Amino acid sequence: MKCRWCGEKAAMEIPHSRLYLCRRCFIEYFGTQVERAILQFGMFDRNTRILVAVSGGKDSLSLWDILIKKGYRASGLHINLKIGDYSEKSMEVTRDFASANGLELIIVDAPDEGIAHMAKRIRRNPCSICGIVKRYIFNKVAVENGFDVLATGHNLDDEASRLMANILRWQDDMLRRQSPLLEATHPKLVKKVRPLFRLTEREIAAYVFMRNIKYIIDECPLSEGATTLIYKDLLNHLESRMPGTKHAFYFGFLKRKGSERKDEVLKECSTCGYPTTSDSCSYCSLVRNSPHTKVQK
Ligand code: Q46
Ligand code: ZN
Repeated sequence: MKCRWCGEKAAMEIPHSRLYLCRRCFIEYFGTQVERAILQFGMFDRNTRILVAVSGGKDSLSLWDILIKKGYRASGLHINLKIGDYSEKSMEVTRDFASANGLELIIVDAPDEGIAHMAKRIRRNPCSICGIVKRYIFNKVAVENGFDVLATGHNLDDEASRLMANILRWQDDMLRRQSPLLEATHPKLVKKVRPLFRLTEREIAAYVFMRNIKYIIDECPLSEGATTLIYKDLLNHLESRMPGTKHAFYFGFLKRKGSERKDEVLKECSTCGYPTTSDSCSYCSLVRNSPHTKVQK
C-alpha cells in the first residue's frame, strides 16, 4: 500500500478516515489533529505556560513530545503514586524523557498512606481514589506555580468510554462536565485541556513507536477490574465491525452539547481553601493528614 499523501510506502492504516500514511506523513497527521483540537476549543497559544500531567505512559509522553515539537511552552508534572515498582519505573521513564529533551519536570509525592490503603480504608475502588488524589495535586501544583493551563493525555478511547459509562448510568452531572476543555471558574482552579481527544489509542501507540519514545508498558497493578476497560473493549469491538463508530459517538456528543455548561456554585474547602461544591473537598475528606506535596525541580 502507498501513502495517500506522498506516494511512499505506507506504514499505518487509519481505517476511520480510509487513509494509508507513511511514517513521515503519519507524524504530520498526528500533529495536525492536535493543532485542530487546540484551535477548535481555543485551548492555548504559544505564549501560554502549559503544565502537562505526565504519568510515563504513552499518552502523556506523546502529548508532551508533540507540544514541544510544535513550539509550545510545556513543563511536566509527575506524581509519584507510590504503587511499588510500577511507580519507580514510571518516574524513571518520565525523568529520562525530560532530561533527554532538556525540559522542566516537577515531581510531587502522593500521600504516604498510599492509594491501595486509602481505597481499602474507605472501601472504594483504587482508581477512583487515585483520580481524586491526581486531580487535586495537578490543580494545586499548576495554581501554585503560576501555570495557565493543565494538559492531560486523555485520548479518543478514554473520552468515548467515559461517555458510554456516563450515558449508561445517566450521570447528568458528569455528562455536563465532560469536555476537552474546562475553563477556570475560580482563581484557585486552573483551566484544563485534553489536546489528544481526536486521536485513538492505536494512533498514539503508532506515534510513540515511530518517534522512538520510551514509555512504561506495564499496566498499573491496581487497574485490575477497572470498568473503563470493559467499555473500551466494547467500543473496540464495535469499531472493528464498523470503523468510525468511536469518532461518530464522541464527536456527535460534542456537537450536540455545544458550549452549554452551567457552572456550579463553588465554595472554599474548610481545610485547604481550594474550591469544592461541599464544605470539605474530596481530597481533604480522603486524606487524614495534611497534604504533603514535596516539589522537586
Ligand atoms: S494509576 Fe491510578 Fe491509573 Fe493505577 S490506580 Fe487506577 S487510576 S490504574 S491511570
Ligand atoms: Zn481541601
